[in-house]
Amino acid sequence: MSATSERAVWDAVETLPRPELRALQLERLRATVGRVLEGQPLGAARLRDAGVTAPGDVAALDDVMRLPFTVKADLRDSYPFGMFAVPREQLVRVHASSGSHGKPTVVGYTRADLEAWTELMARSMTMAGVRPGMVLHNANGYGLFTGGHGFHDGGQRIGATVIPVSGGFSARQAMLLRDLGGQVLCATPSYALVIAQALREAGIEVDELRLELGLFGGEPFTDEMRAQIERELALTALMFYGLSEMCGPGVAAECPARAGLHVQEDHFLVEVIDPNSGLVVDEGEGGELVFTTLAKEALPLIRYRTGDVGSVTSEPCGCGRTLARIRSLRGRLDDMLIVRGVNLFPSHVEHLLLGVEEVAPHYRLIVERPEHMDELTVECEPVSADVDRVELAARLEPLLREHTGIRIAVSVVEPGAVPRSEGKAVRVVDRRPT
Ligand code: DLL
Repeated sequence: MSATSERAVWDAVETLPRPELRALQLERLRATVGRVLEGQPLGAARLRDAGVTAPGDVAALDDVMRLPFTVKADLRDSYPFGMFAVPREQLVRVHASSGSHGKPTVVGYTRADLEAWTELMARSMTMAGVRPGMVLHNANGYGLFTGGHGFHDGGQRIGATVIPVSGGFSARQAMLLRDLGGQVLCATPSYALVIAQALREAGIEVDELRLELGLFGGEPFTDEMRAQIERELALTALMFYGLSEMCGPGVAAECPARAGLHVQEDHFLVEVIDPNSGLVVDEGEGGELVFTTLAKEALPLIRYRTGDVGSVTSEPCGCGRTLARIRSLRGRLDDMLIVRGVNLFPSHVEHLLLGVEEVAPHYRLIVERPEHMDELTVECEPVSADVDRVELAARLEPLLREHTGIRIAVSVVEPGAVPRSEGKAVRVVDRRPT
């Protein structure tokens, strides 16, 4: 395979008939079990407790349901290198996810892991429409965050002209986007909106740009947010999903059909479980996404509980790929607020807010406990300084109450007053005493 030839499907495995794909998954699942038994003491002990002492004990793919889970706390407790199944010297790269509580989650790659990740990103980005020679403006942070390097390596592998701008310095982002003619923008969705604002502030019109495609991920965003970004930047926005513990971006991504995110199933076995019982739900039903790595050397993980909520379908897609798709990614279980007994995802509030024309796509939820009861306030901005903020708040409060079942105070602040982020937006500020 030549790395720069133009092709719509990067790898034949993307269209493999499902029985063949499942056979490949079983073979690779056994290899993962073998690697864990040999090199990851914590995972090995759990497997033995579950009666699995050799790769051959996994007789069929569905046997994965009998295997024990791995959770984020395992990585935290083994910080920094305790979960690696290879000697530290074999790691050629380390990344980490920020982790809202204390220590980051450290992940690592062997040379083969990096090569596989690059291929997965080239595959996903080709699926999204990136072609050799396109100018790719990468505004994902470079550093411990996997976003920057992931899109960089994938874009380079395809043969795009990669511009490693990284996050921040938004005025310079705007200038470079115009001057270097970026056709593909890679960023978190919230940062894409910050760039759009910087363009406006610099007086750069969208028709001076050459943008065609936006590859966005790293945080949840609703269809309303996607439409807003598409309007502001005049591009087609596609969603990328991933997590450092699997590789970073490159776990799942949308094709132009935008009917869910194709999971790279030859590398990741996906399941959806009921987060309370731990049991696998029926296909198409919502629950917590769980992944098993199928080819990772440094950090093989069996049934890793992501904390992300979604559903999965393996019905055929219009694009011809046979890879299953994640639908309705709604956010993380940890971001779900339980206010006076009602469950609430920030994405639900985003959906409601952005359905109102005068509301700008910048908001956050503040939870407080002034007495013994939780109080929730939504802070959001109007689209312009001309909007009557008091009247807008008075209109939003009953709307939110009606659709969420919770009394939510609304504070419409001045344009620009909701804090912006260079990477993932902070949507929930929890001021409850701990
Ligand atoms: O955010 C990897 C990534 C970078 C994916 C850039 C796509 C684009 P972490 O920093 O480890 O890795 O954070 C992983 O981010 O468990 C989800 O909660 C959330 N997340 C990532 N992509 C999406 C998405 C990267 N498209 C965590 N929709 C995951 C919703 C997402 N949530």
